Amino acid sequence: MPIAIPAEPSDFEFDPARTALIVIDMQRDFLEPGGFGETLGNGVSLLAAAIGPCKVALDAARANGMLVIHTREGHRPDLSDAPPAKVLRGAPSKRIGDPGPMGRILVRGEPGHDIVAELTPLPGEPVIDKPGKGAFYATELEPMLRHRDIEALLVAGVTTEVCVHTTVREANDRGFRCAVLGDACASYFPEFHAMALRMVSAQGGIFGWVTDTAAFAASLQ
Ligand code: C5J
Repeated sequence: MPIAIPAEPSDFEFDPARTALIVIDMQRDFLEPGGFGETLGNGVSLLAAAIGPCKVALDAARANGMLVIHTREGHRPDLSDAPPAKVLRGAPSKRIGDPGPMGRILVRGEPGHDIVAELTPLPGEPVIDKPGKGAFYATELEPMLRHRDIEALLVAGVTTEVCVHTTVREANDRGFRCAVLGDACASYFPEFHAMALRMVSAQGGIFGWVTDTAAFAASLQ
């Protein structure tokens, strides 16, 4: 019997056994001063708003035995998987791979690459290391979902208009239904956050549904 969550543009129906919660890039590099996000000129404090709702979503998913997957954006220490077009883009205060207060910027294994302490993955929860913005590009995410017969995703994390959106678009093209937990996402630009959520549910749900963590958690009670 599917569960229904109130959502835009219509209720989102899901079977917890065939749905995964995916938490995108809740890393120190994006949320804390001195990381990748700040080197790009962003004020990082706005992203903290997503931590509490992500925790609520994680608690609800874990309590109901749902698959939970975390992602991290970052690169190999030799930067062999980092496109020069990404490394050389713009005029950041530090580039990918440069040393910073949390270790080398956006490099795997460095303190800044870690998921924030409040949302540390539990043992057994897959963590996908991704070199791009989308969680499907150059990762094992798709087979991981197919092997478990997952057909729907609840998506949270940062930033709404970049890695969350890219992942939702990739998932759509692969046939997964996506519901974005709006309050568990955040952006350095509040107007981009709001518009990105509208872009998901517009046109009858062109990329999926938008709901929130309270509605998700209540649906599982
Ligand atoms: C960005 C992300 N914004 N996780 N990454 O570069 O959204």
